[in-house]
Amino acid sequence: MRFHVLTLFPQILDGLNTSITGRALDKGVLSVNAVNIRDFTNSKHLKVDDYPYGGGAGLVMQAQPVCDAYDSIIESIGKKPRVVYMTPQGHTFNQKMAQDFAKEDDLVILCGHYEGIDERALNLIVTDYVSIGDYVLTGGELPAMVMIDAISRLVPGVLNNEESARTESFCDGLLEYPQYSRPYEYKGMKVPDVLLSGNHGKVDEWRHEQSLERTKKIRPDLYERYVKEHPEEFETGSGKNNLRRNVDET
Ligand code: 6GU
Repeated sequence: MRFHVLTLFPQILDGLNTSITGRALDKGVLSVNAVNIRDFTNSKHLKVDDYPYGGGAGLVMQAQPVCDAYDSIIESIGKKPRVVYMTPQGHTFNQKMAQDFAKEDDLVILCGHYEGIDERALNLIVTDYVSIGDYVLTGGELPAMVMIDAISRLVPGVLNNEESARTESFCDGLLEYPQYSRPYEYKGMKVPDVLLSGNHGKVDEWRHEQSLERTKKIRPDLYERYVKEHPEEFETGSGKNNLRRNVDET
């Protein structure tokens, strides 16, 4: 998958050159093409922003450099991909959106700064308005990196088998269970014995109970959804699933 990021601060995107995304970039499964909007200004002084019509604080990124930078991408790839504008005024990013964007071969991500971008440029090029949560950041680059990371790990070939397998067991909408590694005892705290039992069935059951308990406590919204989507697991009466129900209601 190819990401094309329109930005005034292309060097911020260098942060993606490490860890799992860095490995995928090296392999060629992913590419991140950071396009500097300033390179496209028609202004003698390389200006890309100006005062807002109607007054008010801050500066607005002008339409011309943004649209010309966008046109250069369209010309180089020969098609018109989706264009995501990172903005607190957008739809809140979630895993479902990540899955949807991961289907694209090319994705353009537009990062704003200052008090935003001239509305006419947005109307001309943007297809999707996305926020990463209810707080305000100084620019769209960190949100773009968050989105690129979340989308990338869904692209075939980015995660190895072990990493993918781990993912699959958590995409059931529950929070992760606790993990332990050596030593067996640390500052007086021991690893739960079930994890040393060698009984994989018991280990899986314990982990699932831990996930349910955690989700119920920390994210009751996710827990309610999980219960609705897995009614058989919470049925009353006899049956082996009763055990889970009892544990989860303690
Ligand atoms: Cl996408 N941009 C900015 N500037 N702030 C944000 C955001 C995006 N998402 C949450 N806060």
